[in-house]
Amino acid sequence: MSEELVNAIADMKEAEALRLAKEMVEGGSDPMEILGSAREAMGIVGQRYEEGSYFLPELILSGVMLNQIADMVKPQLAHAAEEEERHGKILIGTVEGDIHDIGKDIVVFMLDVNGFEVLDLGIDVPADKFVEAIKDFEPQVVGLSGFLTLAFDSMKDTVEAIKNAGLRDKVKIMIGGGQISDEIKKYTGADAYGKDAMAGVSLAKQWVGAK
Ligand code: B12
Repeated sequence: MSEELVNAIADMKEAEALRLAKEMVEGGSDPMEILGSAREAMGIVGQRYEEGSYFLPELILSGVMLNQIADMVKPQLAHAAEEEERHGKILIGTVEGDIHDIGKDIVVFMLDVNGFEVLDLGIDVPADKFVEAIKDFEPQVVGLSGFLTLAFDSMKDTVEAIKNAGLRDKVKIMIGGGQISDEIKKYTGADAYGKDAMAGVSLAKQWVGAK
């Protein structure tokens, strides 16, 4: 981890954070390590927001910084995926009532570079939209993302709606996002919880039988 980069993001020094990230990319640093530093910084921002020393503008700026840094490292990660045969289909979205998509977008990107065909429904996605998309797109795996506590119920409702539509045995469901845990997995009725994008990739590979 680059402590300098973690601190620059956490302290809202946008120009410095982008300069450091650019230097790291150009210097050949591991893209996953750069993303790891950005992620660590988001944790600090969240803590400061909780303690009341940061407010919404800081949350927004941290999101903007993370997106810009993710865009810088994506080309490094993308090489691996070119020319590869697709393993299977994955439907993903941030559940109803929740608009956090930075973490989801990283998951989408990692699934894509690891050879999956991904349909991303975006943010604030109602349960019936997931159901319709399962019928049309016919994925083997559904990924539900959410960062708010209220997302737990939206995830539960979505799993329920998939079940009621008679589609539950056609898909494996994984969930993830800031506050998601194994407990929440049990509560929602999903098949698995993935703590980060790579965990999502491993689950998907396991379920579609890809190496
Ligand atoms: C950035 C941010 C925002 C940005 C979001 C920008 C965007 N485009 O996403 C903005 C400013 C819009 C925002 C708004 C709000 N936010 Co906010 N936000 C955050 C913050 C700081 C970072 C979240 C983030 O992007 N992290 C970075 C990513 C990379 O995180 P990650 O967890 O490492 O991601 C990995 C895993 O989660 C996993 N993953 C994610 N999805 C999935 C899916 C699957 C299938 C799998 C397998 C894995 C997986 O893979 C990811 C990549 O490795 C968090 C604090 C925190 N520490 O989480 C608060 C936080 C989530 N927000 C919070 C709040 C309260 C809000 C608001 C309600 C504030 C307000 N008063 O309006 C609104 C909510 C609006 C809404 N309806 O959704 C609270 C939630 C509290 C709660 N208990 O519900 C938090 C925890 C802050 C806090 N500590 O209080 N927020």
